[in-house]
Amino acid sequence: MITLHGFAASNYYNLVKHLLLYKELPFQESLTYSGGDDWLSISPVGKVPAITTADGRHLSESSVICDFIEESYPAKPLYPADPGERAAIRQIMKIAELYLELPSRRLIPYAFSGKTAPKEIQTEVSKVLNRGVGAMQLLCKFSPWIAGDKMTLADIYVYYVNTIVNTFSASQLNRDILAEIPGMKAWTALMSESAIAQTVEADRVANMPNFMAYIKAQQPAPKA
Ligand SMILES: N[C@@H](CCC(=O)N[C@@H](CS)C(=O)NCC(=O)O)C(=O)O
Repeated sequence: MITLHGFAASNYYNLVKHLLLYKELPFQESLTYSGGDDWLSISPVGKVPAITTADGRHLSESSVICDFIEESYPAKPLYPADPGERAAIRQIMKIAELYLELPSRRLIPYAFSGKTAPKEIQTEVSKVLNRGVGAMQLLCKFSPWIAGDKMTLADIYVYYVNTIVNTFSASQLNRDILAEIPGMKAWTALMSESAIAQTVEADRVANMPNFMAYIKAQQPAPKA
């Protein structure tokens, strides 16, 4: 059986979990907030999520894990068979990761410590987000799925990327990024309707108090 390592407050963890549930694969969850040498033998850069495959191999990096699951368990396919069409799906996922998710993540430490990011960081992040928004405007079809009439891995991937983009660009940049991409809000609502998305969300909400306590414990004690 596959083991999914990590925690439910993580959007990266949740996109892999959504995929496992979609594929109807048996898996167990192993709660970890990362840390320690043992963890590095499972996830070499110490990040969440990681999986241990049914035959005992450890894998990290959410997009790599998704590809592994898709290739190992081809029932209910989420990539087109044609290599060019498959690459177009991966292109959407990669752009969402690099130009929407990662810049938005630069805002998280400010949000978690109750501060607003300095103006120069806001400007830098906004510039990268503008490129991501422009690309998504060009690439996303929302008819009704992100890349056309079939649901693909890009739907699952971008849906969970957007949870970070949405939260932190609103609170730190006063931007509603999803509204800047015509069709994305309606598609988000469509994605949220699925029973799987609702299960994943319920688990996320349940994990939040424990996760916030973990974050608080990581922060340095205030100076006396
Ligand atoms: N590129 C990684 C990013 C994963 C990531 O940043 N995970 C966060 C949790 S949402 C994490 O492990 N943070 C802890 C750390 O950076 O040490 C992926 O796609 O899996």
